[in-house]
Amino acid sequence: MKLSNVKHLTGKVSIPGDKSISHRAIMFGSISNGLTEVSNFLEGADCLSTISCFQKMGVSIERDNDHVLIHGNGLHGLTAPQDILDVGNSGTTTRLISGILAGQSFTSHLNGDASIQTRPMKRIMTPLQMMQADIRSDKGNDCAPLTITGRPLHAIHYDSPVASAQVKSCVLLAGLYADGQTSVTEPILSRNHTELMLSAFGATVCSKGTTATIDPDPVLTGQKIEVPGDISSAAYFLVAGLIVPNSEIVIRNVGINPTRDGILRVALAMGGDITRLNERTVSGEPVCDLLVRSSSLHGTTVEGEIIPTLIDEIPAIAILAAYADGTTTIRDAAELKVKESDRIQTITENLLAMGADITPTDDGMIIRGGAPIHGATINSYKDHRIAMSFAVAALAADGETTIIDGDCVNISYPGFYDDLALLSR
Ligand code: SPQ
Repeated sequence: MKLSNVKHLTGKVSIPGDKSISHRAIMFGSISNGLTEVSNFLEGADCLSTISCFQKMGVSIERDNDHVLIHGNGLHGLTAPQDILDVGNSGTTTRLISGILAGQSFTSHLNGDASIQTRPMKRIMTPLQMMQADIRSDKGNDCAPLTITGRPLHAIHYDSPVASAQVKSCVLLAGLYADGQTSVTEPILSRNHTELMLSAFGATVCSKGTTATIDPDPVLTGQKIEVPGDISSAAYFLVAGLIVPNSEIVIRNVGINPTRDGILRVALAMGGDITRLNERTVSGEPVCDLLVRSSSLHGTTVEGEIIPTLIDEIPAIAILAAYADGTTTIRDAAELKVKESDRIQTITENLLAMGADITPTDDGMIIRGGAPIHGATINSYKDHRIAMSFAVAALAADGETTIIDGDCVNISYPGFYDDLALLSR
């Protein structure tokens, strides 16, 4: 993919459905009774992997573009897959489905691509094994491929060492099949879509501070779910609108759940001209449109409690920092090392290639903004968030940028380059 500097960005863009919420709609619809109807479903490769896994366990799922009908099998109605469950590139599919599989009456094998085979699974294996689940890493390296032999589970309270919605959701989902109340406490609250959506399906989920508790064996009933636009996808347009001179864009239908909206708070703190319009609630999630105008930005510090609310947006925030005056320090974000790529390393390597002044640290990075940014060859390492962040960086850079394996954007945003081109006409 090749991109160059543009004069301005104008117009309106509607971003596709939220990836985290789309995954959960398929999973919870599959283990509910009756019909679940999902609109604005994200047609990205990750969410299609989730559909295919549940189809292999006997769930009838019909998809017409972004409209999905799930004929749920009920909490105890999944059937043994005849084939490996292929999770593709999706950490969310792997970790959440493991919680469900741990409580079934059959054995399943899970595997995915080269990236997924390096992502840590110990973080879910430990609590699941505390619940007496039988989950093994086939190669003994605590990564996929995984073999899970379902069995009755024991309820636990889990003190998670990491603020991770995937760990929390995995334990809560296993808790549906446990012999009592299961709870998870995390160090900082992570995204809470599982708690919100499972409640809507009829589960009894209680959230107090950083602890979520679930009752076992509920009757889950199919729902109508409209998936809000993904703030993680909106982030690229937000950054583009702020850094490309003479720009004014509206990003429509953006989910602004407070456990996800950290990028808005950071961009405002950096001097970004951003206005929330038409604030409303869609399927229990807060949503708005964002009016974004080019801005003169300054550095900031991003650390502590805000990190889980913007962890996937740090590549985009790093681009903002490179175009801002002064220093931006990002810390407490060691989780970046275990995403689709080691994002501390891939952000650093690619920003250096574009002429930015960046120093990686153990848990983040320091970016001294203001260095002239020029086009370069960017290695996405097949990480969708790296590809999209640097595509946006290219729009305000001097000269041409080439993104290697740029088609990895299909993981979470298949129409990304087309939408970007529409705004730069
Ligand atoms: O699904 P995957 O590959 O883990 O996706 C990522 C992403 O950048 O899209 C992370 F690499 O998002 C995660 C996110 O980082 C999605 C997610 C969820 O839906 O629960 C939670 C976060 O991960 P974690 O490990 O903090 O729970």
